[in-house]
Amino acid sequence: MSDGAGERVAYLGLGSNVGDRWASLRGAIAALRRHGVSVDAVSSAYETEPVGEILDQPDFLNAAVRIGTDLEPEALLSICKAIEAESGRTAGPRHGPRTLDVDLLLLGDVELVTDRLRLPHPEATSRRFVLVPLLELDPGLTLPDGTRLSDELEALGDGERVERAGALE
Ligand code: PH2
Ligand code: MG
Ligand code: MG
Repeated sequence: MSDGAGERVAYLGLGSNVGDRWASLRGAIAALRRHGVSVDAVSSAYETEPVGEILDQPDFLNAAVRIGTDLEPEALLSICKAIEAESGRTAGPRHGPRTLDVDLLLLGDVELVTDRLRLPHPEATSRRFVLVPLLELDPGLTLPDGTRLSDELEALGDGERVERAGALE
């Protein structure tokens, strides 16, 4: 696209709590690269307690990746959804167990609300399992409105359990 916004830095959140969680997260990173997405940094994997509407489910393994892309938001979201489907994920309850979740968290300075997508992702400021891996990648990370994610994490306190589990690559 000649009149596109050019290359942006974006952040994706990865999660799994069914099956071989390590293989699912590593498979997601390989799949992003196969889809032509440049994965420039990968956080550690974190063992995290389930949060949201369904608490009686296995712990998650969560991570974040930084990518460079000239894809527009909807196109990047479609790749995330395709990778989830390729991993064998089937439809389940909102907030329920899943083999692989690939969430588009931040895409440059894009702010957007559509039926399919909200940017920045609402969980980017309210969940420790999102903030801790993001801040490992970029301790000074801010939202398009200037909000510092390190301030958001501090404000959340240390309620939700998020423990470093090891390196993904
Ligand atoms: N994802 C959810 C619901 N709850 N909890 C943790 N710890 N990690 C997740 O990735 C997660 C969750 C729905 O996307
Ligand atoms: Mg999610
Ligand atoms: Mg999701």
